[in-house]
Amino acid sequence: MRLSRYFLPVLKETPAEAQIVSHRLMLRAGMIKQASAGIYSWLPLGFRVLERIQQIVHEEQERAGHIPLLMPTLQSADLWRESGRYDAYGEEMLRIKDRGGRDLLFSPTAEELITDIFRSYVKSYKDVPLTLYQIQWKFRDEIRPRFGVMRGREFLMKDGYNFDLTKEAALHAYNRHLVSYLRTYERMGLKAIPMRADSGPIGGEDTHEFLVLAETGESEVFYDSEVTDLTFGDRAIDYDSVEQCQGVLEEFTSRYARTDETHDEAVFNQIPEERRRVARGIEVGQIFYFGTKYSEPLGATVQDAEGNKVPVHMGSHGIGVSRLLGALIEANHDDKGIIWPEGVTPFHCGIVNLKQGDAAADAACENLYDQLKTAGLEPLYDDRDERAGAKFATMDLIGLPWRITVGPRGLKNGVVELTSRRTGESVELAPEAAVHQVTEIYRKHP
Ligand code: P5A
Repeated sequence: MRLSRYFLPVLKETPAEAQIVSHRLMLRAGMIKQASAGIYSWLPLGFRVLERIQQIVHEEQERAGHIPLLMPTLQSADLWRESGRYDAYGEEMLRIKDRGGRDLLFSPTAEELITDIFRSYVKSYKDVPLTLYQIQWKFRDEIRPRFGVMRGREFLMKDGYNFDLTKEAALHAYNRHLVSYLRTYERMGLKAIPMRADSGPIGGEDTHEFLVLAETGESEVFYDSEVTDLTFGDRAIDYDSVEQCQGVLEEFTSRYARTDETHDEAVFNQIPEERRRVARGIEVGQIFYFGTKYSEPLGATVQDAEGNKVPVHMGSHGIGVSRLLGALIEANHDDKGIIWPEGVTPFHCGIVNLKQGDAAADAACENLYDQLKTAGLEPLYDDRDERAGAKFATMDLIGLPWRITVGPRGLKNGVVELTSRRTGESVELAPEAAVHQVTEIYRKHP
């Protein structure tokens, strides 16, 4: 993409309404624009990151054997009356009437609708286990939408639902999701810690939230500092293996890590004092096992091997896709702007032409641009007729992890400069070597 032809409405001023750094930076970098309270337009740069995050979520869901589908945002109230949640959900649910006077609602979650799909088609134990998921907009009429996309009213969620014959099988699905979420967040360059939580209006016995530690987080969390040393890395895992998934669950959840809802001071105090941590976190996901809470009232049953009709055991699992942008920026920024992890960056590499209009500089930039694209990368070429300082400020603000700077002086010596946004370190290289180095870096972040 050439910046002169892109739509990147960066702001010079710091927007007064934004209280936290991620919200400020998203507005300044021209990623989002508020449409009304808690509802945002995703401008091109923000939309790119949103798509990158979705792509990672899809790939990791597929790796775990889950199947994508898409359900509507507007749902009939009747289904929610069947489960009893139409009245129970409260004011967070946006209720709508159509022209025929029928009650609809904007889905805050989709346990009912997915259970209706399941009960309509699946009749035999041979057709489970089954896990279906979608990435779809949700609406929750939050009392205090704030912090930009962090607590929106309209927000993008990955929501998945498992259907299993027995409790044991459903608990395996729970563990499998925990493993797959660990991997998903790490691919985005985030450390998200599973913590024992409360199940709220979704219900159920077992639930873990995934929290990214950040001072601006809305949840108070209590944990053993050893949990922050754990990384999932690039382990090969068989998602069908009960033992392997259970093993990872035990490794990542055996130490104390809880939100304030489930915090137990007496148990916490048994951890050696130097390892006790009280901090704040951003909830970027949550997994639930709730058994037959929806399958019983909605009649989602299958015939087991003996011919008995039994309600299926279920769980649901959510990732806050749009919230993740805020969490990623809270965890990756400095005073100049955003620092995207390679896995989610909107463009792989910036190209800054220090002297637009200089024949050698222009030609070298065009060459770099073509070579990076040929290597399968997406460069952002700042080809505007602007001062070098302004170009650097824009690149630093929007946070591309790598920048190649091209100027007539360097070109006389056959070099360009490759700079890491994170460390600020630069090296001088031949243009081809710079392309090679950037390509190698992204080979590790497919
Ligand atoms: C699991 C999927 C559920 O709704 N039903 C389907 C279950 N879980 S949840 O924890 O309530 O939401 C899942 C994730 O969505 C994000 N989230 C939000 N993001 C932005 N703004 C909001 N108002 C908002 N509410 C929830 C969180 O990341 C949460 O973990």
